[in-house]
Amino acid sequence: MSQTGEPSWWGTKGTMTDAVNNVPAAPPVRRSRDIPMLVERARAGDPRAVARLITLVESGDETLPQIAAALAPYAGQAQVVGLTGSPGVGKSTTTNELVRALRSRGHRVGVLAIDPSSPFTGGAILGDRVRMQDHATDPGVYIRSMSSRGHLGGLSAATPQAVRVLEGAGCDVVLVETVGVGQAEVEVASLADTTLVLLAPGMGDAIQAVKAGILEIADVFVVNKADRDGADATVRDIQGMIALGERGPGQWRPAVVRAVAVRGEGIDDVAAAIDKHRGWLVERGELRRRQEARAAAEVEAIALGALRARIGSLRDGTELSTLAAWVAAGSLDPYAAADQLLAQIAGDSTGNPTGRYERP
Ligand SMILES: Nc1nc2c(ncn2[C@@H]2O[C@H](COP(=O)(O)OP(=O)(O)OP(=O)(O)O)[C@@H](O)[C@H]2O)c(=O)[nH]1
Ligand SMILES: [Mg+2]
Repeated sequence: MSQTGEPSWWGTKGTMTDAVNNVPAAPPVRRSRDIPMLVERARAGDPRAVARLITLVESGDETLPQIAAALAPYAGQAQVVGLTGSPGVGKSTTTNELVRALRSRGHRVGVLAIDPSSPFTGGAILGDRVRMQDHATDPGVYIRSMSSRGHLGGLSAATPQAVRVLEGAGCDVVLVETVGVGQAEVEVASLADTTLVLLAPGMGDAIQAVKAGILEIADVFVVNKADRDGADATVRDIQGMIALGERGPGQWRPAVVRAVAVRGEGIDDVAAAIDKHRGWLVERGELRRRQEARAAAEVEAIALGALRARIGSLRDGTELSTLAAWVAAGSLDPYAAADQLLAQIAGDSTGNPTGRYERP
């Protein structure tokens, strides 16, 4: 993070002036809310514009609807790969190596490292900064840490928009790293096309995986730190659990891959497993289905947020207090009152109380 608090793409920080050549300095991006300009620059690959847009998204800026509208045409252009697993299992190291593998194939890559514990800073997690340093000077890689704390919808609220920003900036692949605590890993699965769950020997991970419902979300299991004792047992455990899982014909059977990320070993196998899953998604029409499910969750979260805000604003107004007085006096039941409130809000916001939607 720079001294001003504005996050910067690691290593791709540029200076803004070009006064030497008498070229007028480009308008500043740092504090800008000029969304068309920012999107145009992000499209052209300007890392500062990408950073700025993600900051606006992350902070829930009032320009969010405008940003979303400007980025809508680029939806679904990147392959979104989620990586999750216990703290310290090797997610950042694996991400770093995957970036290398993807770059060697000529892909533009975006990385979002979601930190569910730290408050919103727009800053980077120090450990990740060190582990992903390899790509600091590569203009084909955008790396950004985000905090999910402070967002009502957690990870699900801001991350899809940040992914859109990276898609808009021309990333072919977006890797999303989330620490597997609480709800986070399930959420990462809901926003990724392919979800990698990392395990390490001797962490009791395999058993925990089942408890936490990880088995259902994993498309690929990576047994990392395979240089340590117990890797074989971990692979066996997880394969045993996969064998027990019920699967219809043609359904995806999670792949299990070993890796020693710290030495770059097994990363090609991980990349191959991702490709294979991608092929299956496309072949089965599952990719579109996942994208639509993701869009549904996104729209729902936005609508609920708007509804909550609207009801909040009614709380002090006469509409709710009138209904409340009737309910308190026993002349109206609370469900009927809630129906009236919703009908009122729907009529207000659409100007179209018939309940029909407008097609774009
Ligand atoms: N022995 C061994 N150590 C590894 C391997 N991969 C990663 N490590 C080490 O494990 C530690 C944690 O790695 P990270 O990549 O930061 O793990 P992480 O899952 O991103 O951690 P958090 O983001 O803090 O949850 C580091 O010291 C790595 O060097 C591996 O394959 N073998
Ligand atoms: Mg990490």
